[in-house]
Amino acid sequence: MSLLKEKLQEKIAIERPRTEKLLKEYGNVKVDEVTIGQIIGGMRDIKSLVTDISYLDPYEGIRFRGLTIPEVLEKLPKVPGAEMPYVEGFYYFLLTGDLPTENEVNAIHEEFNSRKQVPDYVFKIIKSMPIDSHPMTMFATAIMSMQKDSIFAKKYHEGVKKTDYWQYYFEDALNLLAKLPEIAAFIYRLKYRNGDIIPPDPNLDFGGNFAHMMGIAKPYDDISRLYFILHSDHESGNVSAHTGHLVASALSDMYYAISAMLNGLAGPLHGLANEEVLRWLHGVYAQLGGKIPTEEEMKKFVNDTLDAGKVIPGFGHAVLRKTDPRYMAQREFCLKHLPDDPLFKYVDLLFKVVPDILLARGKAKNPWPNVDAQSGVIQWYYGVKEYDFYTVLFGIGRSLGVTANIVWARALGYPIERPKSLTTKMLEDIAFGKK
Ligand code: HAX
Repeated sequence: MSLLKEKLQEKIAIERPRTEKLLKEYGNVKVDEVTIGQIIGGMRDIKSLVTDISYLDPYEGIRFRGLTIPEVLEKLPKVPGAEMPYVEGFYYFLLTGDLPTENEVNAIHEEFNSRKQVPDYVFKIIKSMPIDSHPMTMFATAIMSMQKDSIFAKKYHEGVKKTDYWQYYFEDALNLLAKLPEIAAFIYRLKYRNGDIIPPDPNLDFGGNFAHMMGIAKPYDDISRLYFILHSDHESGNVSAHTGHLVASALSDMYYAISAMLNGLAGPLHGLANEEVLRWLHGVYAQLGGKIPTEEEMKKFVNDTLDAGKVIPGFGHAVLRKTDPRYMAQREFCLKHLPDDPLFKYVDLLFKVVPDILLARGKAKNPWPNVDAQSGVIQWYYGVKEYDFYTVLFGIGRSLGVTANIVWARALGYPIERPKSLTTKMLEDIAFGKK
């Protein structure tokens, strides 16, 4: 058994009795009450999911396994000569909750290396798609196409114990994650670099190898590591994480769950917002002929967008009520590496003007920037100018968190998800007191 699997098995043995005790002895304890506003309003804030992998405090932002983003970036083992930690070590941390040693990081690196060969048919399938297909469609399709290789699906049909399900989801998770950087880079080079594909380098780490296959020099390796880590997990209720969890709760395997997750991520109110931000910024840029706008000019663009009934992409959040620390981590990177970039200046100006405008209009509950407000600017600066690719990068990162959550969901035996619906008439009866 691999080192990571062994460690996970130890952790699962500790965690299972906690869940069992809660269910058996405290199953009827009330946690929350639900209002009609929440039922109609996208289930906002209803406490109805469990995860120990990350927690999103509305005012503090995300913590991964109890650590803030700056703590994660500081404490996890770093790639020699790099500013950012190994993605491999971060995945170990997400799965086990323990900071890995260098040895443990190396062990996962080897695991990924031994599983990363992408079957040739996957490339053929991507190539057979219309070249103007959205890269997210290509990415999700590539993942779906590998479903036939799911170890869980095979074992399930052979007949395995429920308590062992997690082991096969774990195998599928590693097999899938190991292949994502190459598939994503392949899509990028096929669509935007005339199919000039760069083969992987087994000596490089997850982030370094991705940068290498994208054909982009340093510090793009660190940007990739930072991206994958920042986008990995944001509790379980967001559309992508929840979709992955929901689909896997039917015992659909990891391939089905992760491709479904990507389809949820591809919506403009969620992961596609990073693409929308750049599209919007470039509209402003073009209208001003590349000049840095004054605050007044920028305010006018923001107000015009809102008056046209559109949202300001990259601002607002369903849970957060302050500036997203994922935004701040990327802003710090920009301040260090690209402080004079005109697009970064645009984004910084937006940070200055948008919150007051949204507050004054009184609709958005959170006027502050989210992760997507900053991420495209960095990609653009380092040469990834095709913004419809940005959500694919988000998707690689999100796969780390969602696969980890799905492995744990099976380990703790969470059942198939099935909330209850009511009719509008039933809600009216409750509202008008005719229960
Ligand atoms: N610009 C304009 N209006 C906004 C807004 C924004 N950035 N954010 C919220 N609002 C509006 C909503 O559209 C809503 O209007 P209606 O009542 O007319 O429907 C109102 O303010 C209340 O919304 P809310 O309760 O504050 O926000 P929601 O929880 O409903 O939605 C969203 C959260 C993130 C979808 C929303 O803030 C938004 O559309 N933001 C822009 C898109 C974006 O950046 N998405 C990425 C979010 C982070 C993420 O998931 N990344 O993957």
